[in-house]
Amino acid sequence: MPDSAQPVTPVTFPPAFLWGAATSAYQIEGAVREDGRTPSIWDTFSHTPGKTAGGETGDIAVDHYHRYRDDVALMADLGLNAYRFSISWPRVQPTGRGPAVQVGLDFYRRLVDELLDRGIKPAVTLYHWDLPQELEDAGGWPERETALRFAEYAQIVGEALGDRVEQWITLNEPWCSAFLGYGSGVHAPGRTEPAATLRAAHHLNLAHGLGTQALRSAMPSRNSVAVSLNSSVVRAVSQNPADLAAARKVDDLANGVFHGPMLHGAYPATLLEATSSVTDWSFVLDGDLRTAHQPLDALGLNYYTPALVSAADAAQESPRADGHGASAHSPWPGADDVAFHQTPGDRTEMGWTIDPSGLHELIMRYSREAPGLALYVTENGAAYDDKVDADGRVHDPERIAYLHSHLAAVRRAVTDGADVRGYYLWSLMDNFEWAYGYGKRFGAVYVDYPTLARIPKSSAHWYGRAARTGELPPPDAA
Ligand code: IFM
Repeated sequence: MPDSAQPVTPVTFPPAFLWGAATSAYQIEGAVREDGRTPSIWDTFSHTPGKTAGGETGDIAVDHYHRYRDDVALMADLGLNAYRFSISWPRVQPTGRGPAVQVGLDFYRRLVDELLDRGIKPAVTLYHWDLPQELEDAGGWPERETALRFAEYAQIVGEALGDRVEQWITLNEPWCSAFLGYGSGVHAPGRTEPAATLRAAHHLNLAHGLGTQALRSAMPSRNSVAVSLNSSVVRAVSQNPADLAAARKVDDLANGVFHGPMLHGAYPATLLEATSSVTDWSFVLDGDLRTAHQPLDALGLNYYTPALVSAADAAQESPRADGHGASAHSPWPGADDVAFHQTPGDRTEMGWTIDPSGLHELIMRYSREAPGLALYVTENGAAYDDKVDADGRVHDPERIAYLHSHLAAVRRAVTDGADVRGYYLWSLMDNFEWAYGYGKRFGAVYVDYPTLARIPKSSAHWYGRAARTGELPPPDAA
């Protein structure tokens, strides 16, 4: 029988595939002054006039701290089998050093127990951007000490929850912590210092390595340790060498700066060269790269949209069209000669172009670059201007189409041999979208902010059906 006549095995999602949703502490918990929690850099930043849309803060957020049982019940009712959330560092270790606050840890113990009781697998992210303010006051991520403090915090949380949580993620999107927090300043702590950006990136790499070691020493060896990177799919506008060089530079600054040390134990030589006018990298001490390069079990990929770049002199558009918020300061140190363009196509409410092919490309890239690591899509989703209809429901066909096309891209990557073991929709429910405040709704569950009532959108029902059946329902089947 010729090859083409072979029966085709229908490839679907693996049987143990995790169908999850993701959130982060500052975006949902609220209760910022309860039970000994102290301010994080996001409390300070959001309370600083002009830093967030409408001056909005995470003070109340969606009050998950008090409503977590209902939120877990909602996930269970939808049929999700996994939930990724982050721990608030200042809730557990208010000054960023020293002993833990037990009542803070107890909140997460109760949350995890509730999830396990409902058959939902927890995945814990240790750091999703809420650095204790005291550590920023001491210099923040540009200082080596912050990485040491992170290791201590990782040890505390690993000891407290390692018996019941198997999936661990050290850092979420360290690119945003370093490049938006210390480069463009659109994220907390709002600093705009190119050299500090690269120092921060290095200490986040070190923190990941030290944190991984601490988790391993604190937990049973069956547990899995990963990192979630918002690795960019960087495309050049043309094959012309200057545009390709621009794409290479952005790839180094977006991806190589983290996956170099974490996955290969070295910074790309091209990155060091491109940033030599910004820093001499003398903060990289002997042994740091070995520490950052810890054996991992899995890699988390967060994907929303690809980047399209050219050499600056070929630019048709402003070099600030990189989708990372408005700032007079570029988050890209050493890349003044690069221009960012809008990828053609439909966009979400964030202005981000919808391109599921980028997710397939990203997964296949890391299948090759990180062979042997299980892959998880730890974030993917879309913001839309959702409204409650007269019938009291929220119909969001655009989000269903987005999820359908991106999950189909994941399935195609599985067909192509990638070891993808789960997908976490961003986000379980509408929440505090950082500098954009509450205006951008990413949730599968609508939150009516005045009452904090939760209303599952049609996408939540659609996604729940996918989770329960392990198949993608047609997009119009909500
Ligand atoms: O809301 C964020 C999340 O905190 C990190 N990844 C991107 C999401 C959407 O912007």
